[in-house]
Amino acid sequence: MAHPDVHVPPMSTPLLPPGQRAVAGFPRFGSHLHRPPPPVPDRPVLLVGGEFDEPFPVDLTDLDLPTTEQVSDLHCVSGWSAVGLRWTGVGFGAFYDHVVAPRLRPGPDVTHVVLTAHDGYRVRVALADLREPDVLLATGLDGAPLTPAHGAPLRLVSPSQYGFVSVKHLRGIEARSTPPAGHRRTRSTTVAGGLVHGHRRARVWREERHPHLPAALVRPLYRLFIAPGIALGALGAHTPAA
Ligand SMILES: Nc1nc2c(c(=O)[nH]1)N[C@H]1C(S)=C(S)[C@@H](COP(=O)(O)O)O[C@H]1N2
Ligand SMILES: [Mo]
Repeated sequence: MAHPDVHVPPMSTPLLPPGQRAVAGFPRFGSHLHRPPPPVPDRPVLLVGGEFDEPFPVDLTDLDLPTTEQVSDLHCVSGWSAVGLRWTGVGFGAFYDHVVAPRLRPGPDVTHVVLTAHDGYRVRVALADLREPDVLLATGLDGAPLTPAHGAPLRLVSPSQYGFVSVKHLRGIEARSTPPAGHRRTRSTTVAGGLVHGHRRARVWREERHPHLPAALVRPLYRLFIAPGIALGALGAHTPAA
């Protein structure tokens, strides 16, 4: 029986990391916006390798690993956040432990992973960050398979890091025992005269936006240079598969 003095709290506003603003919907975004999504295989096949190992293909649909559903936000380093995205996929930690680690040649401890994509996009990430429990190898969004706009057939989802870590159209992962040079490389030229460089950890709650510049400085610059691309991305999100 409800007590008359009990207050039902109002629907809480979702809490966003510092310097982020929620956008309506989920725009397509990235350094590839001037191009349509790349040609990709139908099946979510990942090439897995290490620095001493020949890469081997793994079809994620063949795996005997539990599928996870998770609702999380995606925070682009330029300042917009897409909230309440319902992903389905396999936990990266489970995938690493059951599929990657047992097949790597014994050697020095793996510290980093290089993620590559079918559009030439490439990011290095600390293994520790990929082992966070909310990191997924996602094949679905909102109950349907991933669309080309959002990374079909397979993408990484790392909600606690800026969006550039959440590699779409994932092609391969390479385990490394030393940090490979460079932050992130893409086929396209960098935005804003090289101003946009990924921070090595890119943790959103610590506002690790840039490797050298303070977040308060890059916030307005990123908005100015990158935000206009969001409109373009929103268009891309509704473009049928190329
Ligand atoms: N393959 C690939 N993955 C990518 C990018 C890209 O250009 N290519 N852009 C990244 C950036 S900067 C962001 S913010 C997110 C955007 O994801 P969305 O297009 O699904 O919104 O994808 C990330 N993953
Ligand atoms: Mo981004």
